[in-house]
Amino acid sequence: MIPLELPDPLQLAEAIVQGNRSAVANALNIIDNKRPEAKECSAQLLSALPQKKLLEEGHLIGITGPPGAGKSSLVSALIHIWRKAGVSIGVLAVDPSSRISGGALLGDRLRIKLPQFDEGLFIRSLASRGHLGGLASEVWPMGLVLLACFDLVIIETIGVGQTEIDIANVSDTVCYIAQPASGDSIQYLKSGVMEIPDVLVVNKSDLGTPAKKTARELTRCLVPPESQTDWSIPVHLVSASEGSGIEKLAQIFEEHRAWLSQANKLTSSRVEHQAAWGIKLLREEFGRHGLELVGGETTLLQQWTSHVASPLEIFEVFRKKILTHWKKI
Ligand SMILES: Nc1nc2c(ncn2[C@@H]2O[C@H](COP(=O)(O)OP(=O)(O)OP(=O)(O)O)[C@@H](O)[C@H]2O)c(=O)[nH]1
Ligand SMILES: [Mg+2]
Repeated sequence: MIPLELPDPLQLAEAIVQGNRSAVANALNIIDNKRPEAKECSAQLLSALPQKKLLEEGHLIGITGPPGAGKSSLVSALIHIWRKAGVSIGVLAVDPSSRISGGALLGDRLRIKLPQFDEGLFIRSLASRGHLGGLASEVWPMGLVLLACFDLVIIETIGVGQTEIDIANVSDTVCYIAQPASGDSIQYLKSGVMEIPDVLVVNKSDLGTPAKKTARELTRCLVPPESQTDWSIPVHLVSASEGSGIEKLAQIFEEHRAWLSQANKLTSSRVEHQAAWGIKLLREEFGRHGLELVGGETTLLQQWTSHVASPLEIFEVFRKKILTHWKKI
């Protein structure tokens, strides 16, 4: 096998933080590479990214919803508004339903209309799914790389089953895009299986009555917040194709980000998310039985969230611990 030419992880991390887009593209390719030397390089890269950026800064927004609801169209419309305001954006469009890995097909499905060359915008599509369904494990480290480089990170994915849980475990703000006149969204909210998203959007308001009806039905499903300081989930009507309601949506995202900071929830939820992804990776590698060897998932989660170290360092500690027990069997 031809040896991989890998960059120095420390220099790569520095270039990413300085906003170098080709460094970001390079990093995502390394994370996507399954070769052990690439895995080693991405672990070192992630440890070299500034913790302050990964835990306290920027904004990770997850956009999910049924196929064809207009997620990509909406992301394009939002990008125009944010870029006009000088906000830099990294987008990861993940298609876990695709059986084809790579991304050639996805270029078509992405439907994100790009402005001409723009230093402050980076878009990457990823057509892969996790071993156990849901989002591929690469999504988490890729999100962190984007967070280290851009003011705002968007992760777009079709919402089905496990991906709903995964997207909530990678985003500060989860936004669900509903399709007008489709019972799916209502079913989804009523099922109570998943956590309710932070922002509910009904797209295609240009369709008139069906969109308004869906918004009313969604509103009826929501339970009012218990206290005045809790986040009150908005149901917002937009039309990505006509551009209506988009500025207000951008404002809602900003308000949710501000609320997270004010309520001291941003850092704690990012630590919890990192733990959830780390445990997901360990579960994929060793199975539930492997996790039981070191006390089970709940214990791992508690131990993880009480550590102050880079997520990759903690991950390696737990991995070695499981391996040690594993070898004793
Ligand atoms: N009438 C109307 N059509 C829209 C609107 N937004 C998107 N569409 C159309 O809906 C279809 C799906 O749009 P996409 O943006 O690709 O939807 P998506 O949710 O990203 O789709 P997937 O990624 O395939 O799940 C396209 O034909 C769009 O032109 C809207 O505001 N109004
Ligand atoms: Mg799309």
